[in-house]
Amino acid sequence: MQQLVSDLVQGNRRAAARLISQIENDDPEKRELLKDLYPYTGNAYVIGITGVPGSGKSSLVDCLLQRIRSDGLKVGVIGVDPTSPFSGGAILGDRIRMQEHALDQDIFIRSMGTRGSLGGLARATREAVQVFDAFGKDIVLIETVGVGQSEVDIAKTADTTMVVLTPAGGDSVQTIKAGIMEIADIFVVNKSDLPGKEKAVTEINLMLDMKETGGWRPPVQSTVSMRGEGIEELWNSLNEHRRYLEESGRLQEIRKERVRRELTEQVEYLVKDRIWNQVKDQISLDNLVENIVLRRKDPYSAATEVLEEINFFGGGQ
Ligand SMILES: Nc1nc2c(ncn2[C@@H]2O[C@H](COP(=O)(O)OP(=O)(O)OP(=O)(O)O)[C@@H](O)[C@H]2O)c(=O)[nH]1
Ligand SMILES: [Mg+2]
Repeated sequence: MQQLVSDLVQGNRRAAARLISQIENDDPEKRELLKDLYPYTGNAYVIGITGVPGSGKSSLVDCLLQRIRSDGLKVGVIGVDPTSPFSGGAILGDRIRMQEHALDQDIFIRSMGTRGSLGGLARATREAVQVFDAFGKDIVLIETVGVGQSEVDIAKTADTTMVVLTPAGGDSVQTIKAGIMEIADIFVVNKSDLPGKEKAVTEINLMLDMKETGGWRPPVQSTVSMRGEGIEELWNSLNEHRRYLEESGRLQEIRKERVRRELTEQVEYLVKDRIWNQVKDQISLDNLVENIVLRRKDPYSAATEVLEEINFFGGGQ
């Protein structure tokens, strides 16, 4: 096993930080490292927190951190900002209370920006969770900004996803339109000190009434994260959802589904990598592109030709 991984497993913070940077930078060494740390994963429970910008996700994370620590659990936070190329301290680390938490040895906080593509960000988040997991965290909180496809992808990494709304400005209706509804296991109406709280809660409940919710109907929790109100109830809901997943066998199912996706992704990655390396060495695509542009060739037969050229279909073809 590589030194960096054995340092991580023993709880070395610097090893964790370095590994996450390597993941973020898509370092070529990354795969080997992830391979080595995989046997140490599978213990962390992952909670996703998403919702409209400024709804109070970070302040909720802050409150939850305190609550989780008071149970003696070790916790990690990953702040994911699909709209920002910055990482390190970007969305969480600059918050003063977060910095206080950062002094607690059993809390580990890390932000991640896009760097590469959005799809890459979902993968990087998943890999970062594995690092936190092997690092010994019992709970990993993932905060994502915004309500779009990237959040939906990132939510697939979480065991429980909470969607944060506020009473203001018809947030709830907008969010539902964006298709976030399906990923919510728990709705949080934060900033419940502001007017319109009841209306927001009712709207969400009405919407849930019209949906087939299956074995779990997402509860709607009101919180005032600024004052720590409703956090105990929220923590209870999170634990209830976890219990529901565990007892119904759903947790195993969703984790199996996640592994299947990961496996598929890895196979596709290896195949693609191999093919493009060969193509790069053997073929100049410029000519083909030129011919396709001039309509002398079509992209469909050209693709087959490329693969034939590198003998992808084997000698018998
Ligand atoms: N009135 C009120 N304001 C709050 C509450 N919680 C947070 N805020 C304020 O809302 C603003 C945004 O809070 P954050 O916790 O940074 O929200 P966020 O969702 O993490 O924001 P982004 O990460 O930028 O999307 C801050 O100015 C907070 O002080 C609350 O319960 N009530
Ligand atoms: Mg935030």
